[in-house]
Amino acid sequence: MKLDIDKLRAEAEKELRDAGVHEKLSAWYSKFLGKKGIVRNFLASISDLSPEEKKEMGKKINLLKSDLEKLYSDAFSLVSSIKKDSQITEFYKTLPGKRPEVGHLHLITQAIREIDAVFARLGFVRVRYPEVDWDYFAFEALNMPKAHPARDEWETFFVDLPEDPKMGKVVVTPHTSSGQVREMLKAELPIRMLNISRCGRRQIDLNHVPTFYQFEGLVIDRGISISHLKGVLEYLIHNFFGKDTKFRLRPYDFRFTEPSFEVDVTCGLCGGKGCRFCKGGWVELGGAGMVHPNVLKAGGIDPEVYSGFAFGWGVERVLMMRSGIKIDDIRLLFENNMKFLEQF
Ligand code: FA5
Repeated sequence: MKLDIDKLRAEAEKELRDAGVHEKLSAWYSKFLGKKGIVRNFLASISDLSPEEKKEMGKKINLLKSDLEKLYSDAFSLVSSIKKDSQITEFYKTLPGKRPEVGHLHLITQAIREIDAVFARLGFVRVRYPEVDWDYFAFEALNMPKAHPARDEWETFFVDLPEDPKMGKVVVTPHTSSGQVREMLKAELPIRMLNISRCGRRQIDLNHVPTFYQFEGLVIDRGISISHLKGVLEYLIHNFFGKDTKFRLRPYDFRFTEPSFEVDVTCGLCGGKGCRFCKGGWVELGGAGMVHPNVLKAGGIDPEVYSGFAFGWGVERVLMMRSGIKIDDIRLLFENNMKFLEQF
């Protein structure tokens, strides 16, 4: 006899649903759970299996037995509480129907759409560049020549494909800055680009994951200065987090911007008091700075005439810093646990 426990369970459940009166219920009981019933037969038939198989099958059959016993006793109480067959039919009719489950967009998609909407109000145009790209666009065109130590920070995944003599190796895009020079080569000036894309790095902990999203702003025109950069960042922060969130520009060193900054906001989890996520009350959202003249040149733009600013932030970090969200481990966003996702 082939032991198909799932099939037996489905069959028993269906027959029990169809058995609306006591007589049919007792026939059901004898057929499935009685002394000569199918479940007992199943149990008897495993005696010649190996000890491990016997143990495993025995467990499954006993679980099935106790589940069916519970279903039987529920059905028995239900039928006993209702006198006539016609009443049973009425009873089933009045049972509430099962609502189809309604889904919603993932939090990261919601955040991407909101960020896009904030920048659209400032005239930024949304673009998307490759998630797997040449080393040239990820590093070299961004003023990081081959073997430059600054590249180490990007913890890059290299793709096992042949190297191109000019473009170099193929990488999983470690940051959306790889779209900067692509945009300069493609678009007409002035540029107001918003590049939102998936990135990859060899990192994992409370606030790092191997694959995450960044959004990158790039503005190039005549006479662009740091005050424009600050104004745009302030607009984003006030629109996304509210006016109470403070931010600061911390001097930093990116090879593709000069001067460069990291941008921190007061932690949305603890309101800036300090917690296990932020430690000191501030959380880094990303980098920013004035586009380096060498990068403009790589994009075919004359740095004597044009200047620009750029910033690149993590979508998940921005989302987590929103007050009321209270996610203190970035990995939760990628586990696809329905209990977690349903809350948002
Ligand atoms: C950069 O990637 C620069 N390209 C940003 C930039 C753009 C600077 C334009 C200047 C001009 P950084 O490595 O700091 O910088 O990453 C920026 C942000 O991406 C981080 O602050 C964080 O919010 C997010 N991020 C980086 N790595 C991860 C990761 N592994 N998991 C989740 N988020 C990450």
